[in-house]
Amino acid sequence: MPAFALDPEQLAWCEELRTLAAEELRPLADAGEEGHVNRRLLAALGRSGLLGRLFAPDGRPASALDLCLLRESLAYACTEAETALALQGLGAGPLAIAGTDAQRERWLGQVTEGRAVAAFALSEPGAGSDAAALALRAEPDAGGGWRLTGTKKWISNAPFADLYTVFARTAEGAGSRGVTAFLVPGGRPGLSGEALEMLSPHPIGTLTFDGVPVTRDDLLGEVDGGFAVAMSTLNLFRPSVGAFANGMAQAALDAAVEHAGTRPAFGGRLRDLQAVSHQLAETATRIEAARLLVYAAAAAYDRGEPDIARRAAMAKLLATETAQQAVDAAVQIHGAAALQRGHLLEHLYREVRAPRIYEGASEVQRSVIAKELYR
Ligand code: COS
Repeated sequence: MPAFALDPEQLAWCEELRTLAAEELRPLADAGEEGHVNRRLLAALGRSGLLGRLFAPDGRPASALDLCLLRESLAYACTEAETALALQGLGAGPLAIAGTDAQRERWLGQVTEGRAVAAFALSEPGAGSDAAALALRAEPDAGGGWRLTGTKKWISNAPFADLYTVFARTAEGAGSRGVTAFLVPGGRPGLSGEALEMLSPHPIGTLTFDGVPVTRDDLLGEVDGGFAVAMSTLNLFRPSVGAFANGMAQAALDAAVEHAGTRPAFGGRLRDLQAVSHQLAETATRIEAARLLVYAAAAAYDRGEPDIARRAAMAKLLATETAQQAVDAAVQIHGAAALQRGHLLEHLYREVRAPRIYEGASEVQRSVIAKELYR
């Protein structure tokens, strides 16, 4: 395979995905309700086999590069479908990475058919970027299990998910070395939640754990080994957040090129103005660079290379920051029309902001990169 290009089969697959997103998934997304899980959309993602691409036949995570191609292509035409797919992967990621065969057998089929909605519950009101400060307690109970008590916040798909991968404190004062991952079905006694109204349209909420019982069968990996499970999941997903951003950036650029080519202005077309053409050229160059960095990071993950934390951080950082600039530039080129509710760019403007924060804010990514530089 050429070092910096996709092969013809991959390009054809991306084309197919964009068409599927525009023609079949877009109408289902439009029929959904903002802030709620769209189960018909998820079922369609299951039927089309796309959710099945998230996991290998043995239940382990599938190819990171395929995940990026999926996310970039779906995002180009239907961010709602993209995010619904990504959240199934992220929510079930700890299960795929650290679960037992029995756990995978019980859940992954339902997740890939779009019947069970998955969610990744790491962030808390007092622990966002500083994930090792999480405080939700797992206290041993008399039966050899634990009781979970505390709050998770800004959890995508909460409170509607059927399955949560939850990170809890099992050793006080131990920071990242005292965190354990659990698999918690949505119906467990003591678990409740509320939806939050956010800028981006996908569901996000708060979860309250009031002595929620978990057993050894619900453990994901080792006791006190949960932080590594969270970080491995994020290493897989961070490049793909960049891919999501690249898909949105390309959609914004294409819209801007189209608009600039047809809009009359100052006796010519908008694109004849150098201020506009240079902005388009600059944006196209940055998107190309971000795309290459994302593919390279994902391919490095698939090859099992050791410096994946750094490469994943760089890919997410560059792509999400680039996409913010690309969408902003496209809005500027369109002018007021882009800000009207329902315009593609109004939608992208709301969608593009959160990826610079979730799965590690840009500042966290820079810290990860700097730490590797100083090593
Ligand atoms: N991949 C693998 N291991 C990682 C890692 C990564 N990306 N990041 C950290 N680790 C490991 C470290 O190597 C260290 O391992 P040891 O205990 O064996 O030494 C351990 O995790 C703790 O790391 P560190 O000492 O760097 O911890 P800090 O608390 O200083 O910082 C950061 C950890 C900031 C990197 C982490 O909290 C983070 O990623 N925060 C963002 C969280 C996030 O993405 N939240 C979004 C949730 S999804 S919306």
